[in-house]
Amino acid sequence: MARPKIALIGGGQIGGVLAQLCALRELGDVVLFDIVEGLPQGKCLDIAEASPVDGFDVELRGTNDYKDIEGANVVIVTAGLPRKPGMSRDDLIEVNSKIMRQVSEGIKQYAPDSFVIVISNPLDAMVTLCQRITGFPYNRVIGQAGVLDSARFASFIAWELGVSVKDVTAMTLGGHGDDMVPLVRYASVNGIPVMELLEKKYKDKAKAKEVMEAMVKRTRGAGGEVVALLKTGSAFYSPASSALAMAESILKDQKRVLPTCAFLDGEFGVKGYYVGVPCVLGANGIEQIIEFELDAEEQAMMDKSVAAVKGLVDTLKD
Ligand code: A3D
Repeated sequence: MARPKIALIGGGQIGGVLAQLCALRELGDVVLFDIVEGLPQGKCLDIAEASPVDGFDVELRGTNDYKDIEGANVVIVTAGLPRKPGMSRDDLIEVNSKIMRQVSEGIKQYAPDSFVIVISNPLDAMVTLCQRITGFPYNRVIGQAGVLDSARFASFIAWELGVSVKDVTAMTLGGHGDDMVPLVRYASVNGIPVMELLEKKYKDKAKAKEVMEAMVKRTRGAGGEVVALLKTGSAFYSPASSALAMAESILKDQKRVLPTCAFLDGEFGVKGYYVGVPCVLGANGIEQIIEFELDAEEQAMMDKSVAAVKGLVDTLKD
């Protein structure tokens, strides 16, 4: 049986790491597309020449021609400018919209049956644009943000409590912006509420609350924290790993429950917008949107985050 085909549109920082991760995990053959001549070809050759050392049997091809993505099962889009220090994700909307229009046309023409995972920022607007231009059904056009935002939240909790990251469950909802909603009530270590463990650690409810608030704040600003350190671009290792988890769940029909930027039709009180919520990702892309009760405080945060998404998406020109 032929190997699955994964097309990566954008051969920059995230695209390059994605190509290597796909190869290391033998997830499928990789086509790396970029408009810069030589860049995707050079990266693919470099990664492929490590195959005897790492022991993977997949093909990697760099290209500047959309025709080469023909037959792709999954397309992951990272084409677009990243942030520089002092910029918000929303500042990228004009320039990245132009890029996303070209990219979406290419996908529509050459990979009409593919599942598309968008990473380019501002995420919620870019995935909306991609779906509108490709016209693909909503279950096949999704965005990556929540897997990463949740992983950041889980990392901070694990570091604070001195436990393995493997035993922490934490999730964020909402848009991929400063108003995202880290869900404190559902954060747990093997099912034990994190707040309970913090109260035990500090023997003081107020202090536990303060520590959690600091972790929530750091989660919301985590992308900016990396940008401020790197100075020349934004995070790329962790976004690549996060998108790969989504692609893997689809390609292997794992049915993982992953926070996904999904088109909502009334769920969580949102209609007609892409917003981050937990979804079952399997062979049919989004197979279920998992809806659950938010308390009044969580719903208010969600409403604020959704309002920010709407404000941005409504500026997209048709
Ligand atoms: P970078 O290393 O600049 O790579 C982007 C690539 O896109 C470059 O190689 C460009 O040549 C290429 N490109 C530009 N125009 C086109 C085009 N028309 N067609 C095809 N390729 C083109 O950036 P990066 O990889 O660090 O980041 C890529 C995007 O992901 C940016 O928009 C970031 O803001 C975004 N990002 C999102 C997250 C999320 O969690 C949502 C996290 C980090 C970065």
